[in-house]
Amino acid sequence: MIASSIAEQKVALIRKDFPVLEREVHNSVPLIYFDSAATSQKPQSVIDSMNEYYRLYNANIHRGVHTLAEEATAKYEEARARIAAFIGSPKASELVFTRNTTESINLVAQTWGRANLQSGDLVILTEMEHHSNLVPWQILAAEKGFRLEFIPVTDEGLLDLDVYHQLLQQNPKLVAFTQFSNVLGTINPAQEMIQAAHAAGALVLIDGAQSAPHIPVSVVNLGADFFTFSAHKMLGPTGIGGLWAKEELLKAMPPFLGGGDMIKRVYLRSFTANDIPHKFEAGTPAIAEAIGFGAAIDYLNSVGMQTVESLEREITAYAYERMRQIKGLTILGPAAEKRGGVISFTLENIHPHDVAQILDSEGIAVRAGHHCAMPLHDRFHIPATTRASFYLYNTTSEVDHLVKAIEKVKQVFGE
Ligand code: C6P
Repeated sequence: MIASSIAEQKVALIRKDFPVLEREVHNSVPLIYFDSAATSQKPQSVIDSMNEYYRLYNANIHRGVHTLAEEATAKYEEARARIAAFIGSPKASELVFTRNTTESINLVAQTWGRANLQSGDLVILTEMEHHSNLVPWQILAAEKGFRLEFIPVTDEGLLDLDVYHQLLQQNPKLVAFTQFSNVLGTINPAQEMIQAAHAAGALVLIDGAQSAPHIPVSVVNLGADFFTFSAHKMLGPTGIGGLWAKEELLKAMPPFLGGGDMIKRVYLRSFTANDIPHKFEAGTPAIAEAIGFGAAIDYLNSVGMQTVESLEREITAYAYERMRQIKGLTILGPAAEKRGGVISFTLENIHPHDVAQILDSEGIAVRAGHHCAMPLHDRFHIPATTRASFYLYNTTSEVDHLVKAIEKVKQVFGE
């Protein structure tokens, strides 16, 4: 009880940093934002950091010698160093800025994958992957002729690790999986799975789009080879994300896009590539966004990722327990202890889009649909779900509103 009230006080303070949370929708209904798995809200400090770049030192980076260019370059590279440290990278140069998780995975497929995967090879994925960790491998497999196999998802919403261990006996070249499912909320035993993959001689790519924002991550403790994430899901701006990879891999990988900044020397018919990470950052990058990403990391560090995780555990456990008691409501995925702050559900005889629309009229923002995980929905024989996803700024009283609003949805549909 005491612990909970301390958490409530903490969340009340955190909420003051997010201007959008003061908003009302539909004239006078207070906003309840339960769609952070799609994109999180941004604290004032992130918004200010980007405005400051445009107001005071807007310039291109790595190119000019003038004061503004040097300031912008320093801020961009300082942001890289702080973000790299946040995910436990020993070196800033192991972090490549990309547009998002999707681009990070495509980069690995098109550079490391193109150079290392061939006909007869095996890549292991899972049935719970987001499309961005399926389609890049499907595109390359169609061209190169390697095989894709999938770790099945159990009825409980966990990966079937027995099948995984059997698949590992077939000498895969790569295992690529999400650390945290954006639909089921499942947090996969990444460290254990990576160790097993390495023992079988495979490299491992972790989709960290949902883990990096919500749980403490150390790429070194995990033992990952590639780790991908997006700023916009972790209080930062859209348009920027990260690909972390071990130095020796980045050095050996061919470039992704060609153009300015990724080269050392260009001749009419050839070029020499720049050092990492710049080799993978062709053209003028998202400078303001990198600076905003750095500010988002500062914010998360100021709260502490252990605190973020425990606040979310508390609200998820509360929401899971309350929602479980709603008649006709089925929650996908494992028990509250095995999941992060995502609850996808179906309501008997009511389409998820209708649910989301009525919740919106009550000021509650949730997502409805397949959440870019169609094969996972196929696995559960449903076309869509409604998803409530939580972050450090959500409260249990917002969950109470959600529960009331779901009861209202049922009344509207005569259920
Ligand atoms: N999931 C959701 O509402 P991008 O769009 O590149 O920033 O992230 C892609 C991505 C990759 N993996 C996982 C596990 C994800 O959840 C996402 C994004 C959002 O669930 C938007 S579809």
